Amino acid sequence: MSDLETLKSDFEAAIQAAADNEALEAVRLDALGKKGRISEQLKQLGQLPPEDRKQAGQALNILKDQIAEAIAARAKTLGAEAMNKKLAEEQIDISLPIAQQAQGFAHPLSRTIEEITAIFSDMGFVIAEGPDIETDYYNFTALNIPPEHPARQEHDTFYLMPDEAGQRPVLRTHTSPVQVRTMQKMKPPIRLIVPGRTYRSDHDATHSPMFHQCEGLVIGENIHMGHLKGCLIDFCRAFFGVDDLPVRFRPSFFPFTEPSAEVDIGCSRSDGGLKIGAGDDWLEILGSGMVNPRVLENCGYDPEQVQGFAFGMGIERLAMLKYGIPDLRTFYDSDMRWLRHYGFVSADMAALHTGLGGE
Ligand code: 2NM
Repeated sequence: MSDLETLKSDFEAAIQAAADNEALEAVRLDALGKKGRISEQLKQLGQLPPEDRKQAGQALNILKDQIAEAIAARAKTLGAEAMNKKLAEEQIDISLPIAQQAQGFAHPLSRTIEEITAIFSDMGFVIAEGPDIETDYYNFTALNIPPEHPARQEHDTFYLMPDEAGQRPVLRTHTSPVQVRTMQKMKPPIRLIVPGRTYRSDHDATHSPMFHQCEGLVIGENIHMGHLKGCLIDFCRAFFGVDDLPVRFRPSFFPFTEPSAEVDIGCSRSDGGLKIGAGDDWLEILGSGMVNPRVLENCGYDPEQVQGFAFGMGIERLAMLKYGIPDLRTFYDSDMRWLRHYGFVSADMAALHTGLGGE
């Protein structure tokens, strides 16, 4: 039996010396594997005299269990050591700069549209949309724009190829055709705004062939100039965030409104800079007027029964004024450096919809 004692202490030493799972597995194979030394001894039991067999068999089985136990214990220790080592080595260095993450920004035009629609939503307006490609009728005729009007000329309006009936579709030059379409479909009272793309054949530092407008329309019984003025004064003050912003209505002309008024806000100009909300200078920001009775008739309304006011503003222009963006052309360059500078993070955009001023 001293043979077995030697075997046992050999294996126990080897198990303790095994530095990793691989070494431990080698010891296990050496002891308990099919051709392992304990297994070999078990196979040789048959050659012992019958009277010795039982005791030798028991002793070998006990050794086998002891070795298996010792291996399991060593495996557990090795596992714990490996985990501790890993934990010690893998400490997170919180002083390291994080990997650069792509951050999205809302375009200042999107931001401005959201601001405008949020203000008018609070006043009970709904948003309407319509096609960018219009008929001559909806873009001009229904709006009382005569055939000889300069806006209809080739150099202002983008005309498409004529259709089978010889009609040339146009890229809408304003969003007003949406108002016409809505009036033809719906009965007053109507209170809507129409933000969207518009197109004019014009390209320089302050004009882009595609730009954005937001127009508005209110139709109802006894709607008058006082409603127009109150609504637009409130809008200007909310948009620029100046409670006592001076607002001036200056007589103007549009074929689709009568009377018509341009809306100016108070500002001051000093050495190239522009300050909104104070001073003795004026800045034009909106066009407006009482909807021309002819337009009301074209839309199926009786001008003796209902009246309305309408207005329109250029979104790029408002964004440039509010956010100090000097060049219109940069709006469409898709320059990420520009967007990082003038853009808005999503949290700020979301805040707009929790009410003006985040209340
Ligand atoms: C403006 C200025 C004044 C306007 C008029 C209409 C409609 F369809 F009711 F006749 N929509 N928009 C309007 C009036 C637009 O933009 C400078």
